[in-house]
Parts: sequence; C-alpha cells; structure tokens
Amino acid sequence: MAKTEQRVALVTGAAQGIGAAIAEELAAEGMKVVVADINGAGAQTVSQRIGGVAKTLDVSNPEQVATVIGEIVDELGRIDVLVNNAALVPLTPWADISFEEWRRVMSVNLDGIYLVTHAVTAIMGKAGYGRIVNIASNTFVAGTPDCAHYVATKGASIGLVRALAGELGPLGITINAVAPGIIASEGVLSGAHQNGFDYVVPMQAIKRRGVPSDVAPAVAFLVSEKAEWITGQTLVVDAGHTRN
Ligand code: NAD
Ligand code: 4PL
Repeated sequence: MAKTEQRVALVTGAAQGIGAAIAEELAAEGMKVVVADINGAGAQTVSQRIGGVAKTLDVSNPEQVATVIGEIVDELGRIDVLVNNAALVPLTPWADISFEEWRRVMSVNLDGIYLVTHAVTAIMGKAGYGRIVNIASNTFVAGTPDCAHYVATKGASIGLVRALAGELGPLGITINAVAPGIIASEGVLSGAHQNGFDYVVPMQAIKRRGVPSDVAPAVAFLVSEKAEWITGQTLVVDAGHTRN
C-alpha cells in the first residue's frame, strides 16, 4: 500500500450502534470511511458527521453488494479495510424461532459476510493488501440463551476468520474477529436485550454498561499497520465477562 494515500475503509451496518462508533474511530485516524447500511438516511447522517461517504446497502442482497462495491472502487479507487458489522440482533427463544426468522438471520449475519467479503477480497487481492475484521460476539463463548440462530452465525463468523486467514495471508490480507459483550447500542436499548445488563454487568470485571466506543479501539488496532502479525484470531472485548 502506498502510505502517502488516504486509506479507504468500508464499515457495514454503520448507521448506528457499534458500526457508527467504528466508522467514527477510523475516520478520526484519517481514513476515508464508507458508511454502508440498509438504513440509507442513517448512513447519510453518520457519514456527514465524520466526512465519509454514505451507501445504502442490504448486505444480504447480492446485486446491491456488487453494485455498491463497484461504486466504491470507481469513486475512491481502493478498499484497504473492511469491517463486517451489519447484523440482526434478535432475542427469540428456540421454540419460537420460525424457519423464516432462522433463514433471515442466516441471510444477513452470514450470507452478508460471504457476499461483501468475497467481493472485497477480490479487490484487496489485486492490491496485495487488506485488513478485515468481523464483528462476532461473546455469546459464542457464553452460549447466551434466546438467540440460538444469532449465536450460530457468530460462531460461523469466527470459523470463517480461522479458515480464510490461511488463504488470504499470501495475498497480504489479515482477517480477525472482535467479539464484544453486551453493549448499549441503539438496537439493544430498543428491545428486551437491555434486560441483559442486570445479569451480565455483575459478571464483568469492569462493572459498568459497555457502550459502542468501548469496542471501536480494538477494531482500529486490528485494521492498523501495527497489527500485521495478527491474523485468524478472535479478540474478546467484554470487560472480562468471559475469559478464554
Ligand atoms: P444495531 O441494531 O444497533 O445496529 C445494527 C445496524 O445494522 C443498523 O444500523 C441496521 O440498520 C444495520 N443493518 C441491519 N440489517 C442490515 C443489512 N441487511 N444490511 C446492512 N445493514 C444492516 O446493532 P449493534 O448492537 O450496534 O450491533 C452491531 C454489531 O455488533 C452486530 O454484528 C452485532 O451482532 C454485534 N454485537 C452487538 C452486541 C451488543 O450487545 N450490542 C454485542 C456483541 C456483538
Ligand atoms: C452478552 O451479541 O454478547 C446480549 C445481544 N448479551 O447481542 C450480543 C450479550 C447481546 C451479548 C449480546
């Protein structure tokens, strides 16, 4: 990578919550950040605040992914960093998970990673450089109940990191996962997930509610030049709730 040029980062699901905090952190480090979200108006608001570029993108839609990645390359010429953050964060007991809901969670949380990563690694591979982070979850460590489909996709995203590290390393690309614990994002605060704080905060080593800006610095490190020797790994960022 030519170090004089501005690095370009694509963050999916960046209209709010953890994705927005990551977008803001990477912009503060001098990157041009593409704020991509199915909520195009929300993406616009965040991108205006951080001097980025907004894209309306449903990561589970193959045509949209192809179009938007093509636009980014046309407009910005490169993609150095990809953060796979977009996900549905459901709270549904196993008995109530319909096959339709199961498929939708697989489609956004897992197919979405395939579609965006497959398109972006083709570009990074030609450039001989790339940094990818999947936002997983410590639910894969804790086995958190009432979101089995979600936990399964987060485990899959960690499996993908382990498998792809070996294939992408020779192309100059690192890929890692960041696994947050419960975080007070707009999504979590808008539903029954918020009740989880009462149970989880006492188990944390640091006893306060996590916020999106608690997660962003770990992502910024893993996509930095300094993390060249780290790939295929999962970094748990959960105030010590789980320890592995
Ligand atoms: P959130 O619900 O607040 O925000 C998610 C964003 O993703 C929204 O802006 C939404 O519009 C977008 N999105 C949803 N479907 C999309 C699609 N098909 N295409 C593109 N964008 C889409 O969520 P959050 O809590 O900030 O979570 C962000 C990431 O962090 C997710 O991967 C989640 O699994 C992970 N995570 C969250 C927590 C937590 O407690 N909040 C904990 C661990 C991991
Ligand atoms: C511990 O990833 O890791 C609730 C909601 N509680 O999405 C998560 C914990 C949630 C989590 C998560």
